[in-house]
Amino acid sequence: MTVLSVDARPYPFTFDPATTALVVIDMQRDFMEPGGFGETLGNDVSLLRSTIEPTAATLTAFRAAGMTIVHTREGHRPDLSDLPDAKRNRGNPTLRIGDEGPRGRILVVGEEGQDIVDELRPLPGEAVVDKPGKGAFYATEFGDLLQRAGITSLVVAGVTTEVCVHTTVREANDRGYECLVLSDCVGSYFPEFHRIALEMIAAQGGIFGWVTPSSTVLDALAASAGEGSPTTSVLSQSAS
Ligand code: C5J
Repeated sequence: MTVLSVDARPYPFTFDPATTALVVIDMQRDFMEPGGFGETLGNDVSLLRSTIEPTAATLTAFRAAGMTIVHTREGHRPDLSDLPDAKRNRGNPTLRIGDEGPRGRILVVGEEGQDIVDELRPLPGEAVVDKPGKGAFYATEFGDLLQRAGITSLVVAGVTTEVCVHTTVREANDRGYECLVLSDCVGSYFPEFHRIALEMIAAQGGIFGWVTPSSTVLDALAASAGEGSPTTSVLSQSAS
């Protein structure tokens, strides 16, 4: 068994690549590009763009290591039967969930806007979980899928840090998963919320999990591949 250890907050995170999945949360046009749900709520969607490059590099490294990858997309059935009124009516968007927007119906499964941005497109064989809520476990096959794959640790990327990333990490904690959040691969429309949300994860001895930049994980995976030893333990530094 190859166990890797990376520097992280609040202390090094140890994981076995065979039982660790990369979870890429809601990197969808509806949140990250003009004309989607994020923008209809009044947000500057360009603030999320910085997550794309490090997440693409992380996907490449996990694919090269043969590790499990799961993508999620927030979205609702075309008949909106899984959309509670409380969610549809919340806030004051210019377009509501289900309305026709420039990239198809807002946050409806199968529409162009609801799909993942081109730069992070899933490869054939990678799981894509559509979720009607903020958390990936709620009303989805996500938990069953992880269990079937023998996954016990999650490395987390995606948007937004304080909403769907946080909710999923909290749900995962309650189910016994160890979660490492990649600080440069998660993003928010509110930089201050992003910063505090990451602090909340690592506070109190890692109450919800660990936080580290993607470079520590990429370095550890690269070193492990280079050494090729069945019992390698690599500590990659520079958590922030
Ligand atoms: C939001 C998400 N912010 N993926 N969704 O509504 O964080």
